[in-house]
Amino acid sequence: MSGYEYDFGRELAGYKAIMDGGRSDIIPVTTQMAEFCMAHGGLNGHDFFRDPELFVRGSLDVQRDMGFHVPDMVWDVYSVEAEALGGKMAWFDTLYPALDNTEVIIANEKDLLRAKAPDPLKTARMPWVLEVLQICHELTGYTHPIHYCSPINLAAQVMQFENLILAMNENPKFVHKLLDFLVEEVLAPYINAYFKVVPDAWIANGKDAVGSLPFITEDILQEFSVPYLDKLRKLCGGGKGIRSDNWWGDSFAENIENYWDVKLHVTPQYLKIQDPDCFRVGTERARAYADVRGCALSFGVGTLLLQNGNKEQITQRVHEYMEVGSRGEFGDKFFLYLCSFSAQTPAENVRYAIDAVNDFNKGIRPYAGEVLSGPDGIAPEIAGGKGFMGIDASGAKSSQFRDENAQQIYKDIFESVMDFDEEQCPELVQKALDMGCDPLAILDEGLIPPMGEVGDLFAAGELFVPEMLLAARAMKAGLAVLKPILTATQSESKGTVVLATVFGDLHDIGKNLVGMMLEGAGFKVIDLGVNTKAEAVIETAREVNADVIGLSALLTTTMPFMQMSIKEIADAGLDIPVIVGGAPVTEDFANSINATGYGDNAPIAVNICKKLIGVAQ
Ligand code: B1M
Repeated sequence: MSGYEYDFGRELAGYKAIMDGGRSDIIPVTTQMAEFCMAHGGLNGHDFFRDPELFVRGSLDVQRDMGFHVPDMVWDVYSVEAEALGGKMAWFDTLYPALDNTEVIIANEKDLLRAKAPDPLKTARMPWVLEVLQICHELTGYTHPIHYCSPINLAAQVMQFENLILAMNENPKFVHKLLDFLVEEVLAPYINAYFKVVPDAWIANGKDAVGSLPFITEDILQEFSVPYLDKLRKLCGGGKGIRSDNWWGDSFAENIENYWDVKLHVTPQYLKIQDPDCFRVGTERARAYADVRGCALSFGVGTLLLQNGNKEQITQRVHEYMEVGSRGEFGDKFFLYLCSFSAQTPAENVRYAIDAVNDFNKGIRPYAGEVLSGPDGIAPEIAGGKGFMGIDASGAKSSQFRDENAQQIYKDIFESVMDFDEEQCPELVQKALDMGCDPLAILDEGLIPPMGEVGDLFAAGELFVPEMLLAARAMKAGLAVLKPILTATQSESKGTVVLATVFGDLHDIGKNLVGMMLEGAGFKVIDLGVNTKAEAVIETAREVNADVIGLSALLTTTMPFMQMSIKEIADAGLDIPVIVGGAPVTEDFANSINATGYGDNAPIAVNICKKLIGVAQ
C-alpha cells in the first residue's frame, strides 16, 4: 500500500519505469476518459471542468473502481491556452467544453501585436489545470504530466485551421512569428509554471490533433512543427519529458520509418502509433522498427472499436497489440494505450478492455499468435474500415476526368487548379472567355472537374488536406472571373445545400471540405458552421428553400444530436432530404436515424446531392 488515498499499485510503477527509460515486468495500460468518468459519475460538464477537486476525484473514483493502471487527467486539452488568449468557450452538460472556433483570435500582424501573454497562475483556466495536477499528486502520489496544445495545433485554434494552412503558403513569415509568440509567451511559461508548482514534474505532453499527416504535409511538418517543438523543449529545460505523442497519419507517410524517426525525435521516450494507423500499418512492422532503435513502444486501440465493438473484438485487438508489442528483447518497454472512452462508451466495454489487459498480463491468451493488423489485415468496419477522414485504404481510384476530346483550354484550367495556381487559373478562365467559350462550359468542363479529381485523390489518400484547400482556392479565383457573367446570364446553381456540424460538436474540417467540393460542383452552399442547433438549420433551410440539408458529426457523443435534428426537421414539416457524414457515422447509423443519404467522404457526398436533385444518375 502506498499510503495515498488512491493507490494505483504495481502497474503504475511499471509505467513510471518505462517513462524513466527503464523496463517493466508487467504491461501497463493508459487511456483518455474524462468524459466517460463524468457521465459515469452523473456529473455535469459545467461543474466538472471548472471545479478542480470534482474533476480529479470524479475521474479517480471511476478509474479506481474500473481498475485502471495509471491515473488519467485529460481535460479539454486543445482549448485552455486559446481560451487564455481571449478565445470564447462553448460549454455543455454532457460533453467536454471546447473553444468556440467560429471566432478567429489572431488573424494578422495587428492582432498579434495586441495579443497579451497569459499569466499561467492567473489567466482563464490555466490555474485550474495547475490545481488539478497538484490535487492529483496529493491524492495519488503520482506526478501526472501536463498536457499542452502543441504549437501548430494552437496556431490552428487561434487562426482557424484553413486560415493557418493558407497563411503558410501566402505569408509564412507571419506564421513563424505567431508560432514564436505561442511558444515563447504562452506554452513555455505555462509548462515552466507547472514544473514549479507540481512536485517532481518533468513531463509535458503535447496534444496535436491537426499537427500530423494527412492534415499537414511532411514539408509543413518540417518547417512549422518540429522546429517549434524543439524550441519549446529548449525553453523548458531541454529534457526528454517535453514531447508531443499523439501524431496520426503513419499510414500516409511516404517513408514510414523516416516518419517514425521524426516522431521519436519529438517524443524521445517512446514511439506511439494509434488506430486506425496502427491497424493499417501493422503491429509487426512497428515492433521491428522499435527493435532496431531499442526504444519503448506503445500501440493505441481505436475509440470506435472500444465503443462499438463486442467483447471478442475488443479482447482480440487488445491481445494482439499486447502480444506483438511485448515481443523480443525490448518487449518489456511496451505500454498499451486505449485511445479514448467517451460518455457513450458502455461501461461493460470499458471492463472488457481492462479485463483483456489483465488477463493477458496473467497469461490468459486465447488469441495467442493471431495477428490481424497490417496492410492485408482484416479490419472490421468498427476498426476504421471506412478509412480515416473518409480516405479509402484501398488505393487510388481512377480519374473521372479523362476526356480525350476536351479542348486544350479546359485542360489548362484543369491543370492550373491541380497545380494550385491561383494566379494562372483566373487568367486562363479570362482567356477562355476571350476566345468565346461558353461560361457554363468553362465551369462544367474546366473548373468543376478538377475539384472532383482532387476529391478522389484525397479519398484515395494521395492528396492531403492542405493540398485540397489550395486547389479549392485556385478554383475559387477562377470562379470569381466567371461569377459576374454567370449571374448576368442568370445561370442557376445546381441547387442549394444547407450545411452544418451538429450541436455540441466543434469539428469542421471535414464539413468544410464537403462544402468546398459542393461549391466546386456548382452547388450554392449555406454553411451554418459548427455547434448548430436544429432550429437554426430548419429556419435557414426554409428561408433559402434548400434542396438538401447536410449534417456532419465527428464525436460519437454528438451523433445523437444528429438523430434529434433529423426528427425535428421532419416534425417541422420540412420535406427536404438530409444527408449525414463524419468519421464515426456509418451507413447503418444513417439508416437507423432516417437520413436520406450517407456520405463516406466528400466526393460521395457531392454525388448523393447530385442524385437527390436529379443531375446525376
Ligand atoms: Co477532436 N476528436 N476533439 N479535435 N479530433 C476526434 C474526433 C477523436 C476521434 C480523437 C480521439 O480521441 N481518438 C475524439 C472523439 C472521440 C469520440 O467520438 N468519442 C476527439 C475528441 C475527444 C475531441 C475533444 C473532446 C478533445 C478534448 O477536448 N479533450 C475536443 C471536442 C471538441 C468538440 O467538438 N466539442 C476535440 C477537439 C479537436 C480540435 C479542435 C483539436 C480539432 C478540430 C479542429 C476543427 O475541426 N476545426 C480536432 C481534430 C482535428 C480531431 C481529429 C484528429 C480529426 C478530425 C478531422 O478533422 N478529420 C479526430 C480523430 C479522428 O478522426 N480519427 C478527433 C479530418 C476530416 C477531413 O475528416 O471530418 O471525417 P472527417 O470528414 C471526412 C468524412 O468523414 C466526410 O467527408 C470528409 C472528407 O472526406 N464527411 C462528410 C464529414 N462530414 C460530412 C458530412 C456529409 C458527408 C460526408 O454530409 C453532410
